[in-house]
Amino acid sequence: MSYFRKLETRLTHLQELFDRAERWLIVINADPDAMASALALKRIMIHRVDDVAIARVNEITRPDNLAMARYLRIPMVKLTPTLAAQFDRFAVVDSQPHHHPSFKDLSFSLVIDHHPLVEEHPVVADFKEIRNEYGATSTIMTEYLYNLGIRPGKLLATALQFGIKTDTASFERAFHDVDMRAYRYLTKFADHALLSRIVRSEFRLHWLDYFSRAFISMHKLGTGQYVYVGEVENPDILVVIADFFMRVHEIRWAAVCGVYHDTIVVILRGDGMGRDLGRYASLQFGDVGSAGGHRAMARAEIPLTAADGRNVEFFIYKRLLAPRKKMRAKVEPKPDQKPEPKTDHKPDAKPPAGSVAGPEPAPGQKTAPKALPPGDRKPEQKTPAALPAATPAAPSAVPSAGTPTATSAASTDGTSAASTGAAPAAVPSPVPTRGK
Ligand SMILES: [Mn+2]
Repeated sequence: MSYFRKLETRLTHLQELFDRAERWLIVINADPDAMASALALKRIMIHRVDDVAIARVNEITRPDNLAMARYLRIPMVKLTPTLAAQFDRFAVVDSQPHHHPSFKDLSFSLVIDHHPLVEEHPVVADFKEIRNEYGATSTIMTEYLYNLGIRPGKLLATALQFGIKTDTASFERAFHDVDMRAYRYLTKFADHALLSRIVRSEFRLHWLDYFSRAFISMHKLGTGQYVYVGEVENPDILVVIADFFMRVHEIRWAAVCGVYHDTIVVILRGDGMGRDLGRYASLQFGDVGSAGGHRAMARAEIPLTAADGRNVEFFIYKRLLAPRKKMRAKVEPKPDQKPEPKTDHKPDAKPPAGSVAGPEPAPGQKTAPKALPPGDRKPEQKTPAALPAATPAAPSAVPSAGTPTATSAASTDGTSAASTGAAPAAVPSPVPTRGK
């Protein structure tokens, strides 16, 4: 049985493209799938062209991606006009020319990708292989290596496995049979110890300071936790911490808050089965900032001025606790009656275009051009749940009903679960959120 489809004419076409007199540059938006695919393409080209190099358009910051580049010795340089000028031909893998502004100035002869084609941006190249049904470009590259009779070396096979593993979220996301076949095939050549060393590079030493701050500012919110980190040098750390809390058995959702320059950033992560966090975020914060997202991942950004000098930790805490008053429709206003309370707050409004609110990629990971599925916003939920008229000036002024005072809130065993009325427990949904 053959592992993969036969590529006969595609192969001929590909090989005809290479000329021993030409220098090729493979350009990527570096993430594991892109780095592995570039390494594979370089392996395919190496004896067929004059020279081949890999250039990335982004900085790599995620520790696992750094570990991959380091342990698998992926030779990469930053793309610059000076560098580009030294090459005759350009290839892009795991992206299409319109996916990144830095790709725009180059004319690509070869494009291999698995993101969907979009009508406004047709891909024009001498050779293109775009297979949207595949979970990873690494799978396509594995097929090419196999068809060309190239046995991947240890480092290349490990890179391709990590590419497939990352893009399919270890096969928890949508994938194609061939992704699994490629993964299994690569197992014969890969180094498992190296792979797990990369997979386990999840954190960086200087992040631990933020974790220690997070651990002392945890506030229970029903089945979730509110965590305050304080000032951060980069809001991505809040995502890392929120994801970490989702690995704790007792925690079903987490809201992690920090201050980045003049903005309060709240990252929400959930198991996708409980409350709709996108809706919760826009209900609790939509009136003071941009807020939204999907059932399992959401984000709010609030100007620091909205806190009006109050303690940010408790300003956000009270917002998270604030009950949504009057579920819609209990009172249908009669025509001659003004609905009340009047509020200009639109809970289901989308964050402004270009706003960073909404599910965001993990730090250092490029924005997947594959769109996330639309959130579970339901149009009928348009009646705004009014927020409390004003947030009390000081934490101690909060009514006692389950709401902590400044001092009790500082303890982590807040009895405030009652106030999970803040958002209704959403109906569990069997549909997992695809992060891609
Ligand atoms: Mn990919």
